[in-house]
Amino acid sequence: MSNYHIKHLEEYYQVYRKSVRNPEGFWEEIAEEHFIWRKKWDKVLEWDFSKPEIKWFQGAKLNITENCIDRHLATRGDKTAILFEPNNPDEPSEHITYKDLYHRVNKFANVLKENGIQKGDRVCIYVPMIPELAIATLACARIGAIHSVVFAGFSATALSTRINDSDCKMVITADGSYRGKKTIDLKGIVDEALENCSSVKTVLVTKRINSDISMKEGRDKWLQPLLDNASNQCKAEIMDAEDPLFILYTSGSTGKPKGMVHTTAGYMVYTAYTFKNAFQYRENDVYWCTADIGWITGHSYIVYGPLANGATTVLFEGVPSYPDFGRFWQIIEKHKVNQFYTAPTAIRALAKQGTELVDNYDLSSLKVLGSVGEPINEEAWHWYNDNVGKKKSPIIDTWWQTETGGIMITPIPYVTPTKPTYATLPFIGIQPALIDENGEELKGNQVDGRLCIKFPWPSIARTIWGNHERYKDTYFSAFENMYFTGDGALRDEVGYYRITGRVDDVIIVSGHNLGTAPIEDAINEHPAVAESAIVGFPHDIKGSALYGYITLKDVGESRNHQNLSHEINQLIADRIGPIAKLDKIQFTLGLPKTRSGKIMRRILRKIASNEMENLGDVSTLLNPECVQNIIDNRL
Ligand code: 7RM
Repeated sequence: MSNYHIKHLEEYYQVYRKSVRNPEGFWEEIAEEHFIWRKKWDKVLEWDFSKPEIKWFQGAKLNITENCIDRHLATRGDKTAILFEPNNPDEPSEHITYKDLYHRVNKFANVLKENGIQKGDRVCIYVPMIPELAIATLACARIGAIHSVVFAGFSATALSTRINDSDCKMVITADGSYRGKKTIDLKGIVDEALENCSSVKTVLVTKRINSDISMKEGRDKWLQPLLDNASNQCKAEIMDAEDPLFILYTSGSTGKPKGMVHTTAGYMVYTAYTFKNAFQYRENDVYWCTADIGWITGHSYIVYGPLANGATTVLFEGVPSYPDFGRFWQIIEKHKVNQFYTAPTAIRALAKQGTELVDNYDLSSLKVLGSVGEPINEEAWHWYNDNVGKKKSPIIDTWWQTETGGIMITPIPYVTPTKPTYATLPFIGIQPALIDENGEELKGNQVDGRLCIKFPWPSIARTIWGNHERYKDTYFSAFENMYFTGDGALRDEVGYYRITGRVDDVIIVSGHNLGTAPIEDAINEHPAVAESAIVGFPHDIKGSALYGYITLKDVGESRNHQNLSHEINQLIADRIGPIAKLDKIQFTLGLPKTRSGKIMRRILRKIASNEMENLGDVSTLLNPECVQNIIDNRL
């Protein structure tokens, strides 16, 4: 039996039990055997959820880049670490070996130092999905600077808020970026943002689109000449286990974005271990996660988790629709991708295109399909399973959060039997609990409640940058001695978990608690439906009633909307019960989404409740234009 690499279900249960009975012993063994340390820890775990304070591997000394790069040089020096696939399919892909990566990270790290960056300084990285993004991130880690990656699709306001919150000394950016047919003037956005950021002394600019941009004297520097002159050797800064590795902002439902702080050793151990097992990664596999490094999914499962395992990780600059909706499949064929990890929103958009494009490509290299970010509805699950995996590649529906750092609930492919819409079993070391309205833990199976975690795991965020009180209030105050996720979940008869949506989205209709996911799931089963979102609105008798926003696969759907509404309600009644039937159904051209593809039900709820005056900040949406259209056609 190997604790590091789980191969069958019985082994999962054995290792799981071990990890729960003796978490310290379990994680100590994983940490000992699979990483390199400059000094081992004095204590594996110290924790107190009431403060809250969590420390893993206290006293240990390490550098995460030595684990992600240096230690692979002897055995994997010429192996591709990062496989860059550009936006334009006619531009060649780039294979960056572990040896190349070592030199490029070291050079970049030296440039950071020469420009005044020291251990503990915050560096904002606002770079599109090109190799420099991963390299800048690792270069910060090399010298102990704290990186704060901001998704390069965010606006100047969103960028300046994040820079100011953590007083970044430097911004790393590009002249511009490609996004399908379009180019984006990134440097212009940075210039606008920096009008309000006095902490930034230096801006390093990498060239991507060769646009004519203005450089501010004394502040802005082209990166390439600095790299050309830098040494390709840079000693790794020796970090404490609990030194911050990065800050990553996540927007809460209210207030300013929260800068989640992740620390070094625990984050490394957990992302590496989950990567190995959740994707069943084998030497020489080609792994591809389509997320942007600007999200936690990219941090943990494009950069750190894969590289810590010496994997080949694909970094894709483009979008699924360019030059056409076959791009993902073309890339899988081209690079013989073995593990493919994407989001339900992408799957639904691709499913809407039918099967012609996906059938055009050879996808036989695929072994594992992943899903993350939202509940994956049954319809999308089957489309993914049938047309992409050809019923041969297990789908891992991975539930986790920016705050958790790594995957928390997931099937282990070829180990855990999957079940559509279920994230299935807790990962090794994870102790979930479902809590009822009275704050009591629901024991046994066939229950649903609020999802909490009872015991710390190595990659839990340690605080919110500059606001520990808010960290405590948000995650540790709802229920005593538990981390509260903000999500609702149910546990079925065999102990499998299904995430039912954010609890702030739970709608109480005539005293029945209804999660959004199961209702949307039923609606999406209708063959004409592409996507849907359900919200509650005030109702005299029921308290709340249900308002459904539905987009159709074929916008020109000629069938009578009234008939469609009727069929959809019939489906809901069949799948869930008449209680969940919708009072209002609005057919829309699109649903408002965050840049990472999550449906913004908050906005839809306000529109349904006729509270359009205070829609809140819609500037960070992917598609702000659809909001007005929805308002104009509201029922
Ligand atoms: C990784 C990530 C976190 C929130 C989380 C959930 C939702 C994520 C799933 C999911 C159902 C899933 N981090 N969520 N994965 N819901 N099934 N497999 O997305 O911080 O950006 O979002 O996303 O509500 O709390 S995140």
